[in-house]
Amino acid sequence: MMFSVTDTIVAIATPPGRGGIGVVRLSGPAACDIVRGLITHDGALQPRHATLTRLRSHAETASFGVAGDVDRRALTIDHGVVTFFPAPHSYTGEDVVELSGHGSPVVLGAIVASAAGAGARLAEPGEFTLRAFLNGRIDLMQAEAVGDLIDAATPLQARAAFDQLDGTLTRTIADIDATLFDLIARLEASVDFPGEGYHFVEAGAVALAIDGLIDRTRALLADARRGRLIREGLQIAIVGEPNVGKSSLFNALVGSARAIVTDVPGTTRDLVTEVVDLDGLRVTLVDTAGLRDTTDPIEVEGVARSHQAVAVADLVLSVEDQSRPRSNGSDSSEEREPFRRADWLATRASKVLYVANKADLAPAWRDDRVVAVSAVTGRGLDVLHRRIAAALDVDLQRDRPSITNVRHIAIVERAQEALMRAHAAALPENGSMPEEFVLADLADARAALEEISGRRATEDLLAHIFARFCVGK
Ligand SMILES: Nc1nc2c(ncn2[C@@H]2O[C@H](COP(=O)(O)OP(=O)(O)OP(=O)(O)O)[C@@H](O)[C@H]2O)c(=O)[nH]1
Ligand SMILES: [Mg+2]
Repeated sequence: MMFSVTDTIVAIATPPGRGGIGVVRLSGPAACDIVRGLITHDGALQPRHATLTRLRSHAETASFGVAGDVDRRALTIDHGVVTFFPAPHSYTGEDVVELSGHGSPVVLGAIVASAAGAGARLAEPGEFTLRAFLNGRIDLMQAEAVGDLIDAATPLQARAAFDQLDGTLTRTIADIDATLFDLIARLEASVDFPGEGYHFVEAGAVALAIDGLIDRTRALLADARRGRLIREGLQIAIVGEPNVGKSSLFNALVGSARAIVTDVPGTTRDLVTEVVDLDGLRVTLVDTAGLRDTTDPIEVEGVARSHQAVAVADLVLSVEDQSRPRSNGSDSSEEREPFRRADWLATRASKVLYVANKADLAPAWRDDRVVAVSAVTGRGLDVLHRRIAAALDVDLQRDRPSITNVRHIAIVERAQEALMRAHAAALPENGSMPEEFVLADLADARAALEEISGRRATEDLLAHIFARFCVGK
């Protein structure tokens, strides 16, 4: 059913809940016919013209309490605008009709129900975009970019997704593929006319051409880590002993009083998470329970969760209270171990940034290695932001990376490996293996690239990719 494209689908395209306007979208061969029954306007629908009309819903009159009368009656329920996008120049490539009414879940729900009563099927998640892909309006990278754009939590994420929707990666991959195709064609000609030897393409030239392709995949992959960070975001866990101000710092970074703050040590007992835009990066901040030995069963569980948060975080902010002597009592020693948990953190966390909080109070110790901040006054938070970006090693000022998606990264890596095998086989100093060997590896590289664009996507892959979309997209 997921891949049926012969029927007409319907869904609310705007987010759940109330809004100024709400849009119901239909796509498929019967879209216009079905909509006829839902509007009072009875002229032909002009392609791509907004037409003001009344929207009707077909209600079972019985449900309105008129006993015995089960006629379906059309009730005018809203004023709206209807727009018809004829195939093939629509979002899905099929006939699409959009009905905009006021953003009332009741009105929009009634319109969808009436459309379903008239023969439309309720759309599956992502099915409009899936149809756009199946009808060749967009490739798989662009379909994935639609999902990324909708999910973007920072302007940087949105721009990276839009670039892909706009086709930047599509074109880069298509360029590599075109060169590959040309090379394969010439090598095949040499195989088909063996008498001519390498006449169609000389062995050294093959190796050189493949080398150029490897360079292009390398350039794509070079920026991939940054791209992935932009797309997927990362996790930062705030850990430390009780009462040092972890939750206060969390709230200061989030910009709202999300986590409970009290002067009672052991206030936070569970992980509190919030997604924030940290200088363009999508960061999931995690506030944790203060680390201490305790017998309180709730707190014991909280501390266990703090440990888990440390294990999965991309960066840990280890927070101390600068207004109190360090708990290991070593603050007077020259050779002091900076932090009691430093060793422990070093073994569990991928990266640690040391933070001294409560810098608005008189300091009980100093240490150049820590970032001094005050969660209360906001002092030092700008420095902390910069140190976080530096610790994560992401240069956000540079151009947007063209590759951001792990699926694409894995496939480009595979294509690159196949190209390297082909290169080794083609090298004259390796005795220039027969064209067949080179060809097999080049074909592998091409097959990989076709998986990115979706030309070779399996149903499982498509189901997996579109399942994360919401209904109506
Ligand atoms: N003066 C000052 N007080 C702070 C600062 N940050 C936090 N506090 C105070 O320190 C106390 C503890 O703050 P929390 O944010 O609850 O500390 P926590 O580390 O989350 O504590 P637990 O959840 O119990 O582990 C509260 O009374 C805060 O108002 C700061 O920068 N300056
Ligand atoms: Mg707390």
